[in-house]
Amino acid sequence: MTRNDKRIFVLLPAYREAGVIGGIVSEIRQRYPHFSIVVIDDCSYDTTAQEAALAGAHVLKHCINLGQGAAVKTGVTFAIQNAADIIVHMDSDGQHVVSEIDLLLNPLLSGKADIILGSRFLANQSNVPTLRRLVLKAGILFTWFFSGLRLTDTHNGFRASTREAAQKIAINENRMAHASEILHEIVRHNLSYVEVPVTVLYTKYSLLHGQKSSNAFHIVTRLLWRKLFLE
Ligand SMILES: Nc1nc2c(ncn2[C@@H]2O[C@H](COP(=O)(O)OP(=O)(O)OP(=O)(O)O)[C@@H](O)[C@H]2O)c(=O)[nH]1
Ligand SMILES: [Mg+2]
Repeated sequence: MTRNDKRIFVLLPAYREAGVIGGIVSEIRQRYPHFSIVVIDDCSYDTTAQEAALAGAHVLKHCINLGQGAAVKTGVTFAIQNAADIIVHMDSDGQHVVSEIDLLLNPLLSGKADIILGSRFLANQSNVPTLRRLVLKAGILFTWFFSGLRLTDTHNGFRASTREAAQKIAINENRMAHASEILHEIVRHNLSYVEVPVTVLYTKYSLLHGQKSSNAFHIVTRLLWRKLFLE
């Protein structure tokens, strides 16, 4: 089965990514003309939605800011409703490399696993700042301890799954904890997974704009809460 036989959706959850999102959408369109590109604008107060639409993406809009997890959920629902075979999740801040979508798609298309997870620590080209590296490594241990998954990168928004896997994975965490929730769902549904090396670029823009390392505390609190009271 080749990628031309498949309906492939790329989801880009975005919050205040004007100036960046248009270039990402254009590059995806250029490299992968038959993919459906969906930008989920989470009530940005800049021109994210307009830029994304102008570049040729389908734009879904939240009328209040709910968070990246909620945006991914909206995008997945849309993709499934529109008969997607494969769903790719990607950040909208330029930290992921468009051409590396192939690294996720190839193992998925050859049936290696239900979900392919990008890992910035399986390759050497990511310039991860020291504090972020420490926080991410702590996340790896946390995931191993709580879900039994031994991964090399647990909070990377670059992943791809089959439609069937996406239908099983419930996302109820509206904000950044959804990345851990997805891993938890992989275990719960006994889905097969493979990690592949991908690049995550840390630029001046991403460092000023992205989440703070201290957000890890919020993620851990959310996950403990779920573990103790919701499961
Ligand atoms: N829809 C939506 N997307 C968001 C929100 N916050 C961040 N994002 C998007 O989620 C992606 C990742 O967000 P970042 O804040 O950069 O998080 P990160 O890449 O995990 O963290 P860094 O390593 O600091 O860059 C980007 O595409 C953002 O535009 C939000 O509230 N809603
Ligand atoms: Mg980022």
